[in-house]
Amino acid sequence: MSKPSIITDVVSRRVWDSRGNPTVEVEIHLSSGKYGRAIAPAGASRGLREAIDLRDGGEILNGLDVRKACSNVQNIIAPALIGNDAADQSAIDRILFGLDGTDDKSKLGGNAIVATSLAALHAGAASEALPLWKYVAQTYNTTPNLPLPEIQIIGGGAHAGRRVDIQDFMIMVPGAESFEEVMEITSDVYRAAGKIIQRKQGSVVGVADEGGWWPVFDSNEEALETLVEAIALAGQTPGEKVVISLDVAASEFYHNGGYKLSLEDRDLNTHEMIEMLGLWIEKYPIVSIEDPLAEEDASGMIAFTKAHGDRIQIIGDDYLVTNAELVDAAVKDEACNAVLIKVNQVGTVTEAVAAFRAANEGNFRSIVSARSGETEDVSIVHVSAGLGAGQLKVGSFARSERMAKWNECLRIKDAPGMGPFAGATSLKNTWWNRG
Ligand code: 2PG
Ligand code: MG
Repeated sequence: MSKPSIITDVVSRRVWDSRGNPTVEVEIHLSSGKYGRAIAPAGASRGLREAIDLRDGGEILNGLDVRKACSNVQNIIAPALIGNDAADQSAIDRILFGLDGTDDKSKLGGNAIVATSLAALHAGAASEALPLWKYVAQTYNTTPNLPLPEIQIIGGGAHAGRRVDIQDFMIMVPGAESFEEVMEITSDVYRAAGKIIQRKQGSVVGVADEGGWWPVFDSNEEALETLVEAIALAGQTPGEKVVISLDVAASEFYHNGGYKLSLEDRDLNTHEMIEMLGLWIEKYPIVSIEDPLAEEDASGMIAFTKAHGDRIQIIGDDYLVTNAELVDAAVKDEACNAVLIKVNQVGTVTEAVAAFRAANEGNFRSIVSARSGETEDVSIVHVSAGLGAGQLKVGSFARSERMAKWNECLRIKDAPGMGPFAGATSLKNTWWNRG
């Protein structure tokens, strides 16, 4: 009898993401009758060096259709994977890598590849009758833990019609005793922010792509002030249990070597941008900043990390695109001190884990992250918990594609073998936790 984890079929279908755009779902079936399934997410503020999703172009569905990517799974990937062992993730990913042959996965499509790679991971776990997080820990010899969430309260940038320039205004609750307490406090802060916006503006316009409020502000700093107010209205002292995290996503407003804050009609050079963020760090309980400078502005990232890296977490997202080599270089250059891990940014599970390992070796923190275009797929929760990454960013505290991830954390938190809630420990060596 053949091994139970041998791939007998690979099926793709076109499904729809949280922005109503088409995306790729892949199912990998095994000789045992078990199967794994995953769906590709999609970013809006993408790094220049990310894996590229294959979209059909043309008039239909605004050019975003994924028929070609689905047919690549069916006609090119399936014949190559059938007969291989789904439990050998690195071999599966090597085949995908070889079939595509490009640096940016543009031939078969990053969307086709990531859905297949993650479906293989699910199939391997199903084959061993293990929860995905446990299978991840077993495969990569890691120590699981329950991640500390970064949760968006106010959305901006490319996710909210660029109403504010900064993309994500988030909270973290490292002072919570448990994951459940994080959820309770976040629910209170999210609701409080809605009330404040309603009071100030007379109406709440709507929510951004990741579920955060999408208000009208006169300045970027006003969003920060509102966030601090919301934390207080929720009965918390800003900076105690609850702290602030920003994703500046600065590449999005970097043009001709400068930063254009459209909301304030201001043009800043690198030095002024660092100065502005420095003032915010002094004034507000900010513990983490992602992409403070643009991905093309390496010397800016280095200068910012030199100035603030001993006090706050500085995350490379667009700057590192989940690429192990870029993480190694950033460790050497001291260009940040943490990496955002997005499996679809690099394309395969194996490569994402390589970036995670490079971060560990370089003493960088890792934050596993969703994309702004998401679905009910909860793979990243298991990747974060299984690797013991310590942090998880999936957007806000609204909309089911986000809540599905937080709820999945609640399902796995007490499972036998799951490590402790990462909480405070994941912010060690920041101003918030010097211990
Ligand atoms: C980011 C992500 C998620 P996107 O910049 O970190 O917030 O956005 O998926 O649009 O790249
Ligand atoms: Mg980002």
